[in-house]
Amino acid sequence: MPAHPGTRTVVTQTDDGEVTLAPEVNEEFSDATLPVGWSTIPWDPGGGATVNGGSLNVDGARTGTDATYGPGRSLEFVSTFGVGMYQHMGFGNDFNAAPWAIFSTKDTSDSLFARTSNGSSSTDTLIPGNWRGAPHRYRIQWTDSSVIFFIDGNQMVSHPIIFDPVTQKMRPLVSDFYVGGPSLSVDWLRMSGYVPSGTFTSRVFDGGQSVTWRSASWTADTPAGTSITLSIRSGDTANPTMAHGPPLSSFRARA
Ligand SMILES: [Ca+2]
Repeated sequence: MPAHPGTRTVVTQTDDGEVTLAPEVNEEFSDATLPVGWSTIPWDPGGGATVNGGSLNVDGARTGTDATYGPGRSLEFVSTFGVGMYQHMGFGNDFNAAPWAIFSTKDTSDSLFARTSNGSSSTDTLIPGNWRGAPHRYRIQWTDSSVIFFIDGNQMVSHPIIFDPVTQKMRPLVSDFYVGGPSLSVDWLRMSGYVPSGTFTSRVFDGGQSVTWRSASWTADTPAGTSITLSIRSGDTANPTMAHGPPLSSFRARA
């Protein structure tokens, strides 16, 4: 069977390669250039963004998607905030003015804040702890009436706030204000929504001899309302097309 990664699924690198439904935005920054559909605007001459080693590094610029989105989105990313002031990452328009819903160093060298603003209502909440200079997994959940901030799977802050869904659309945006010195780096970034369904077909594994396959097991995360079904194909051929037995959904899933 030829390499066939499937339809409407992607392989992510959260741990070491996982199959997941395709999200609206999915960037591993594994190429040497900025992803298609992303743009960088320097804050000052010399500022910019580079992609190398699987990371996006923004210095003296802001980088984000060209497309903007309304509420009902969850933005998740692994980033390293440097010791520099005025590093922001999350939802924003251009960071010149509201709206925004971001993790931000604000005007400090050692602290991290959860910040939201719709122009008329602004809230900055200090997040206790030392988050700078090391990668952490951040998530910003933007609903119709609130923005909820998570770090490493733990809810840290919740701000009740309403953004105008028409005039205050936002984009995933990464910003480091000062040219030179610390930059803001991003390992990967994903934003919901996810396609409702997808398939993935693995490459053929050659047993090398006649084998009676007896069991299959897998590791899966299935959030509420979702499910996963596995099927197997086998045969004395490099191109097995015959599916054997029922789908393995009830077989053994370790979630
Ligand atoms: Ca900088």
